[in-house]
Amino acid sequence: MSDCIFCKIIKGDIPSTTVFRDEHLTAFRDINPAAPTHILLVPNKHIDSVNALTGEDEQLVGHLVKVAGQLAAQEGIAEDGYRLIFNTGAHAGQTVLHIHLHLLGGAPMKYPMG
Ligand code: DGP
Repeated sequence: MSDCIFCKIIKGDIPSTTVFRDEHLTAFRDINPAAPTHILLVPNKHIDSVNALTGEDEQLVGHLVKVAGQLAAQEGIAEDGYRLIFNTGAHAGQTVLHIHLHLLGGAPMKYPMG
């Protein structure tokens, strides 16, 4: 989508600190980190949110989670623990309408969040 900020990052039109990329997804550091490690894993194809996923996307979602685990290990936070979040819709505070998986860790976190 031409006006989507994450599509622009994936295309390279907006700079980001990319930590992983393959044919299915791009992972880059959040511009406004909420934890010492805060990475966003974003499918290269535009999907608005979890609400817009179809059966065809099942493998893609599994891949996002699998790569998130690998990045947690790479970041050195796998042993102590981390959190994976898909904010979906207004009540969850989704601000970018391109589905993304937050990988957060590097310090103890409270649950539930506010
Ligand atoms: P959410 O609230 O779940 O939609 O999270 C969107 C996240 O995207 C938020 O934590 C900030 C991050 N973000 C927004 N714009 C940019 C950007 O231009 N670059 C990067 N790296 N992150 C961004």
